[in-house]
Amino acid sequence: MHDIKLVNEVEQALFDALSKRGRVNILIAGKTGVGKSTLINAIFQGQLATTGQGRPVTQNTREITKADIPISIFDTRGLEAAAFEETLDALEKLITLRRKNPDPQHHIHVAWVCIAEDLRRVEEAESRLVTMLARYIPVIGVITKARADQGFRAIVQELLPDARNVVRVRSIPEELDDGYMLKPMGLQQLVDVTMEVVPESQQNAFTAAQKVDMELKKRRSHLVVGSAATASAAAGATPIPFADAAIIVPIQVGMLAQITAIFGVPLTKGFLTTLIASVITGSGATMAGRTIAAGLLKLVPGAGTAAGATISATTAMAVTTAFGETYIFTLSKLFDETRGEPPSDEEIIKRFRDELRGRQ
Ligand SMILES: Nc1nc2c(ncn2[C@@H]2O[C@H](COP(=O)(O)OP(=O)(O)O)[C@@H](O)[C@H]2O)c(=O)[nH]1
Ligand SMILES: [Mg+2]
Repeated sequence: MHDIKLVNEVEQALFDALSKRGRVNILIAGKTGVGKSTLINAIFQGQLATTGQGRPVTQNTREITKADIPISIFDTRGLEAAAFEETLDALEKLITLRRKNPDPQHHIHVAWVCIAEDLRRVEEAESRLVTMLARYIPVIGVITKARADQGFRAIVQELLPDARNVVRVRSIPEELDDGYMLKPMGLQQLVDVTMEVVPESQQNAFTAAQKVDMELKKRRSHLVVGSAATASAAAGATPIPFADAAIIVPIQVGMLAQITAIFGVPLTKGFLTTLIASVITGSGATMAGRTIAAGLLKLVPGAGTAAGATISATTAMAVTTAFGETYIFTLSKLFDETRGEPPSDEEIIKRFRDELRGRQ
């Protein structure tokens, strides 16, 4: 009765995870040369500003996207006097047009207005831009190429009262004359401050696209494990005959898909199927739910001996938690090694299998 085919579960889980994650759209504005592209490459996966596809959406704004990264960046220049009125006008039209879309995935969700620290001034163009943007979306002031504050941040905050926050960033290391190295800074803070103002339905997309805050990816993933564990416990509330243990499999497949999506690993049917199949028996995509459940139970010390009898709520929950937490642990280790860029499918599958084996 609960015999299910892994391929079908995977397809459903994939669809759910991707639609739940959605997309986030960020407007990044500032004069040419302030460091917008460098900042984008430092914060988001995939060297987006260099290798992403740019598409002009107004005279001075390009929409940058890249396959498998759930973000659109609206890169805006043209704050110089000659082009300014036109830029301001075109941006307001773009934002209001997007807002009319009933699907919030198409809205622009937040703006970063960048000002270089070494210029030491806020121009009228920047303050008028912030005022306009703040009528529609949260705006964060970003002081780029930070080196020595000398009170500038406080001045920016005062001159841009509509900005929700002002964050100083250094996107790349900088070597001073005497050989002293300044390390990148403020990137994680910019991510945290942005997370606070991004709508809830865009938070997983933002978490996935950024590469500087691993703890954020872990935190959001722990939430997924928590609710999958609860759902498994509910499924096992009346002890399930072992033969029907497959009832908890869709919960776990869904959980792995969601964690994959939150970490920003490209989510494909092939990857998810292989991930699940390989850690259990290696027997491939047509494996029945019962086989998968048996394989999962082996992963929890003691639970395997319950086979043949029933699975309790506690066991169902323990299996799900062990499975999910091991996956988070595996991904975060790999992402640390790759400095936030997604590891390869093969690497993830191999390491996940090793971690699970290590627990038996
Ligand atoms: N020292 C230092 N240079 C930076 C920083 N961010 C950008 N730059 C440099 O500033 C120049 C312009 O940067 P770019 O990102 O192209 O600016 P954009 O025109 O706003 O996209 C490049 O030479 C960057 O390497 C930073 O945080 N520190
Ligand atoms: Mg640029």
